[in-house]
Amino acid sequence: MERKLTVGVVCYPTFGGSGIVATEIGQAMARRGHTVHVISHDVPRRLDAGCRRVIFHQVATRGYPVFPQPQYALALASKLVSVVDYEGIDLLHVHYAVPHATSAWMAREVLGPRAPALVTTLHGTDITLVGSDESYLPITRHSIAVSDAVTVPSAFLREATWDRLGLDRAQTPIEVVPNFVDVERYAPPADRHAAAAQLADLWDGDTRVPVLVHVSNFRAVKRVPLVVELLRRVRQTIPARLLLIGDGPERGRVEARVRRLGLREHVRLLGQQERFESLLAGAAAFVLPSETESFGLAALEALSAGVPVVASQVGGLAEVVRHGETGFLAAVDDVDEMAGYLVRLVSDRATAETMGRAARKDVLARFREGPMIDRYEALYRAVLTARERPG
Ligand code: GMT
Repeated sequence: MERKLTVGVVCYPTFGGSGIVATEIGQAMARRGHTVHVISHDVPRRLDAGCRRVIFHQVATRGYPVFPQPQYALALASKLVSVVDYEGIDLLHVHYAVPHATSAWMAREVLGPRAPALVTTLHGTDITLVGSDESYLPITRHSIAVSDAVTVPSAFLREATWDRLGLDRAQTPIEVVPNFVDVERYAPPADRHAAAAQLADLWDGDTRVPVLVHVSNFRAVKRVPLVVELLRRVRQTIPARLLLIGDGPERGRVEARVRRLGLREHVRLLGQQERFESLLAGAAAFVLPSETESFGLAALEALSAGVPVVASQVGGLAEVVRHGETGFLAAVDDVDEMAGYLVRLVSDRATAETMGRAARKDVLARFREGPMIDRYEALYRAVLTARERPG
């Protein structure tokens, strides 16, 4: 039997795809008998407290009047050094390059021969917006280049990483491991009408009015105000409602847009929700008009629940949503095209249901957790074996 590993996972703890993916991988590794140490500034939202082989370590950041900001990257690097030394970590798996890959690189410099292996998983804006910005580019590029292995959730992000960071394709190979979904948790409802009734309860209980759903962290890149505009356009043709789940910097603008368009009675904002799958399952369509998206985990969760997705044709979304089969992809600036697809799904329930079934089938075939965890586990072992080889 192969020896069990001790793995350190570094991620952001808040709502957001990278933290979810990191936590799910860590917990799945623990279920396979590995010991997992999660290192972050707060407990990740999806961390299951009952998971005995997952141990959490909090990074505390001390401010000081001469610092322009608290020094999180340094505090994390120091924490990694102590955790590695105390717990005997074999391998660090860091999610989101900025600053996690850099803190891991610093920790390895300090640890020298005691340094663990390093796997970096890039998620999206750590490359497309932040990492490729001049203020972070040289250090991000270096931290990625010195990782023992690099993974991304889509072929799109692999290309973007090589191009925007100016990394050499041969010297920095990048493996595409798609994100995955808990297909039991995000499942089509036994009774879709009952699921629609649960959604309709947020209004007047009338299940005849279809509901569009959007879930995100309400950052500008998600274009949530546009989701509201899409509802307005759909309603010019057919009655519909909108459920918005999540919270973030754009929430004020979204509320203002809802009020300005006179849509308050047709839009519900639920804020951050720990569990929303039962509401998702009753949706007529899921809307994700992002400006950029390396993968689109929220779209995958909707597809898994058998809900067709209407999204912008950007980044890795075309690797998740099959246009015309499991949903529709529209040109990022073509609001009319997007609204047209939504009208089609809302008014033609038979097509929407056929697409929903195709979506579920596609998710079961391509995005189940088990095969992806197999790939991460094989990667961990390959990296550790390569390090043991002399020279
Ligand atoms: O890059 C971000 O915006 C942060 C990150 C997150 O923590 O939510 O989202 C990215 O990672 C997710 C998980 O891999 C992907 O599903 C999202 O598409 C990606 N976001 C963007 O590319 C905008």
